[in-house]
Amino acid sequence: MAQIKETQITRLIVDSFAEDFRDSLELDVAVAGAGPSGIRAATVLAREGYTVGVFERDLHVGGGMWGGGMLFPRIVVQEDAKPMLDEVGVNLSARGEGLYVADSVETVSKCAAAAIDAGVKIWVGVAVEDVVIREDDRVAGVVINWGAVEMAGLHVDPLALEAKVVIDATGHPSEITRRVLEKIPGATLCNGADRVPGERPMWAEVGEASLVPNTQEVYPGLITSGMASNAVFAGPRMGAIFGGMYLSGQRAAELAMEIIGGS
Ligand code: 48H
Repeated sequence: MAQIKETQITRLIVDSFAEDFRDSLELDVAVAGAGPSGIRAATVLAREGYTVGVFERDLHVGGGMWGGGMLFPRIVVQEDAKPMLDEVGVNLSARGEGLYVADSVETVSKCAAAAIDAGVKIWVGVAVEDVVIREDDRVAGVVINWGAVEMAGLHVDPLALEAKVVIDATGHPSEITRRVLEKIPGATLCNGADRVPGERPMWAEVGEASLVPNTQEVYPGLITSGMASNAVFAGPRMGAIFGGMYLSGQRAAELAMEIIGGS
């Protein structure tokens, strides 16, 4: 057996990290949040040849999906999102009326594996704390810091990287969109709003139906995806049905491709 030296382990980790991180400094798309919608958007883009980085504050991917509905590790998916889960091999059990049930742990794991296989770089433990702006206040990248630094409340200056498009897939808080409105004087969103109203109370059918139309370029260079879209446009919440999150991620990827053009 080869001799194992501690310094060698350290060197391998640091060098490998640095190589990948350097390759991620100029991205086509930076996605904030590795929940279902962010992972779907990133997968679609990477399959089309775009360079994509997903930055996730937590130490794991999956966002709000792991816990299924009230910690019962199951999710519901409707017919129009089924092909996206079939494609990555998630087992769906038909329960009539166009609804399917899946294991939430299986769904998170297989979707994340598909993203990685497509070439998405997922950076866990990294929070997006701000955006980079350029002429006309266009969003042109993300400002990142360790999630642990943020949690500890330490004053540590961040690093930044460029992206042609940023996707706000931060879920209910829609953090990136809120940050843009807070920090750019006079900024308004594509609907003229100068604040994020947040989501409305639960109405599953309308909440699901509004996710795709609410997935928009809300500010030049910034697209919302998933629950962030309903928070920005005051769509209702929907509980543990997840088809709309995948459809919204798909739409966010299509919008990003329209903005960027050919890869
Ligand atoms: C880096 C960040 C930051 C940041 C947050 O909440 P998510 O699962 O988001 P979606 O939109 O893909 O899915 C929403 C779904 O999970 C859900 O909440 C549903 C269906 N709710 C219905 C209801 O009625 O409540 O994932 C967002 C991810 C999380 O992992 C966060 O940790 C992460 O984004 N995140 N990552 N930088 N600033 N903010």
